[in-house]
Amino acid sequence: RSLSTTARQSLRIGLIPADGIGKEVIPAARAAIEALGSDIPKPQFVDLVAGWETFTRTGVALPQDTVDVLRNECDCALFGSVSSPSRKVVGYSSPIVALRKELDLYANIRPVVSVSAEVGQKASVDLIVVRENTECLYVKQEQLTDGPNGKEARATRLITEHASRRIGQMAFKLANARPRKHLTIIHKSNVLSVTDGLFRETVRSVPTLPGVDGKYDGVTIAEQLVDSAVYRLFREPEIFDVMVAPNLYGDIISDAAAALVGSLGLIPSINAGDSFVMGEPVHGSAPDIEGKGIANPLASIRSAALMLRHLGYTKGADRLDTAVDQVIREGKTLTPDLKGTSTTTEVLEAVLKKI
Ligand code: GGG
Repeated sequence: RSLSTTARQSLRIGLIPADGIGKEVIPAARAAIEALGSDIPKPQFVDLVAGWETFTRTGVALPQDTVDVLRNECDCALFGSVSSPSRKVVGYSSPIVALRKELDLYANIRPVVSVSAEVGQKASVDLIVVRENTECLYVKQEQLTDGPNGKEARATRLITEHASRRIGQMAFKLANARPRKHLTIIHKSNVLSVTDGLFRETVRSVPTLPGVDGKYDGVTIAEQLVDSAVYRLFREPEIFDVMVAPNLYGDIISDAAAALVGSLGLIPSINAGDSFVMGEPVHGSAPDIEGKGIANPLASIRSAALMLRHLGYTKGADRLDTAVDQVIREGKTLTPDLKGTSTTTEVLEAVLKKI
């Protein structure tokens, strides 16, 4: 399926709230999309299930029907959050990791941007983490064996040229479209010289690929070991523009970067492939606040904006982002993660008024 947007009469959006506060924030994103009216093709929402709760009910965390409907009947999707257990459960496998693989959503794009005090003022943090989404330790090949001194656990970490090249291409494309055009490759090649070495070299080689023809000549390339990248992120976030990383480093760095802008509850993402895109707040299912009605809906609304922007609906995306920025800037209607006292519904209503 093509991502071309011009001829669409309607936009079929799969909604997979999954677990915990996903069930509270995805409906808020839906309401924000509905408020856009004719700025986007008429949205048609398709409710789908996946997650830990689905597993406990049905024995399957990612029903085949969910994958089939997304693949065959939807133009895009929004995923909430999942409560995967941190112990091995026979028959269970993370549905979000599986979905990214099933739909070949190889790029997880996570912008982390602070909202400036005044409109037009430069944001103090303005970066994008581009996380490889299909391999690294997330291939989840783990083994537990008995060794001479007790149990031994092993995990396979897979880095391929193919996956590193396409995430590199995505990162260069994004960097080239930004004013600073600066790309930092995150790795740990001083220790993992084979796996991270392949990632680094493959990303570095993108400008020399056939067909690039000097397109990325304006992009400056830097490298940073992942540990020092986190240190520098906290000390001088302004040095970063686009950061490209293997799966696990990208996951950790984007959560760390979220701390710089006030809350994980503000950070959106898309899982993007060549023919499908799925928005997803970076935060998890937050069992500590589940059901209390105080989850921050802004990351999900921003994820909807990012998804629409990726599909080419710039006007609709801008309206969502501007409304969210206004609500944050005013500071009157914020959830507790941002030191406010408002509920999810109150924040949504404030955003809807701005839209
Ligand atoms: N929206 C992000 C999210 O749900 N994070 C939780 C998560 O990814 N948990 C690990 C997993 O289930 O794979």
